[in-house]
Amino acid sequence: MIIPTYNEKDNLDELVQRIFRSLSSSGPGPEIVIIDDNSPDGTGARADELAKTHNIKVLHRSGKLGLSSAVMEGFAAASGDILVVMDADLSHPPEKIPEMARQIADGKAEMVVGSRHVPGGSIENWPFYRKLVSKGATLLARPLTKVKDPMSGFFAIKRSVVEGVKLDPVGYKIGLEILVKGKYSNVVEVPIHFANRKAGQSKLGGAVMLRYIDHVTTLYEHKRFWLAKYLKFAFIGGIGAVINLLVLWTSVEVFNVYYLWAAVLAFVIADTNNFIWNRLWTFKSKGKIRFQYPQFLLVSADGLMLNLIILWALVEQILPDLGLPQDRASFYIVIAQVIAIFLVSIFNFIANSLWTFGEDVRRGK
Ligand SMILES: Nc1nc2c(ncn2[C@@H]2O[C@H](COP(=O)(O)OP(=O)(O)OP(=O)(O)O)[C@@H](O)[C@H]2O)c(=O)[nH]1
Ligand SMILES: [Mg+2]
Repeated sequence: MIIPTYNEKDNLDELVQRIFRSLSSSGPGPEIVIIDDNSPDGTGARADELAKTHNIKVLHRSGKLGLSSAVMEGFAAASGDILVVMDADLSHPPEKIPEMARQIADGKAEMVVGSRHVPGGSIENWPFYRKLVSKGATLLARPLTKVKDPMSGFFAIKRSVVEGVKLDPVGYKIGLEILVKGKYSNVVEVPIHFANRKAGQSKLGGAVMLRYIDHVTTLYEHKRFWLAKYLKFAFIGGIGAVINLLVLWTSVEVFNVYYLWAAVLAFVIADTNNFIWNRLWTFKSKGKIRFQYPQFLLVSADGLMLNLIILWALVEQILPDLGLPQDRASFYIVIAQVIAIFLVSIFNFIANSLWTFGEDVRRGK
């Protein structure tokens, strides 16, 4: 058990009791590693006291050096093969530890997350603001992992998951860091009820939020899959454009179709092609086609609207202001359309990533 503490003196006794009680019947019993950052309230001394009668190691650090680095030092100091990280403030139910550890012991997973966002999980009445922040933060992490509650501070791992892995202690969310960088093939979520902290004060603040954004963007770069996926998406889009022109030309020239109907037909055929290849290749999706196909068409139709708006804005407003020669009207339009297509492709890519093929993105593949 890895437990970072900063000013948690009033929670420590109950926490330790509940941990030992929940694990008393299973195996050799737990080892607790408490990493205290010289808490002014005397948490460290209380931990030393408890260590006299329980299997507890206490690491004293010189000052508040941060949550993630505390957890990492805890990993290094722990002697077990299954490592469980939890907060000291009794938000996380110690009674769930056996269930989480068992998943690992039975080989069902190498990482287990105590989750508030799977069926059976819940959160004790949070104020609207905190819910909003948590929701936003979870959304930001969505492209990185399939896990529904990647923000959870309550998780268990097999030691091999982090062995030899270079973890970066920038963030507050060491669980997310491990989900992205750790070596595992299976992760499962066990539902938990998240209680409000029993005693003491939260260490969350504005700076934590900014550091989180920094952390998440670093993890995006670490994954680098956005760029790779976007390039696939753009490549397929390019082929789609050629198909569009071919269908348009053939319909009008060979079959005498009214050109606007031909354009609609060209759009649908080209976009169907794009859908098929993006589903198979870019997003490797196994989702339901009857939902995804109309979603994809709808995103493309919105993209077309956006294209017209951006094109208009560039031709009428933005490019003339840059002082380009006015007499080359068609040159203007082509330049503007190149920019518009680029922006629309990003819009389409993001909308399809998060919405049409959202499930797959969450799976992190
Ligand atoms: N060693 C160490 N522990 C920390 C540090 N910051 C937070 N902690 C501990 O990490 C755990 C999570 O911190 P909390 O303040 O509970 O953060 P939270 O759960 O997001 O917010 P609240 O539950 O509302 O307080 C608690 O056990 C804290 O005592 C730190 O800098 N060093
Ligand atoms: Mg807490």
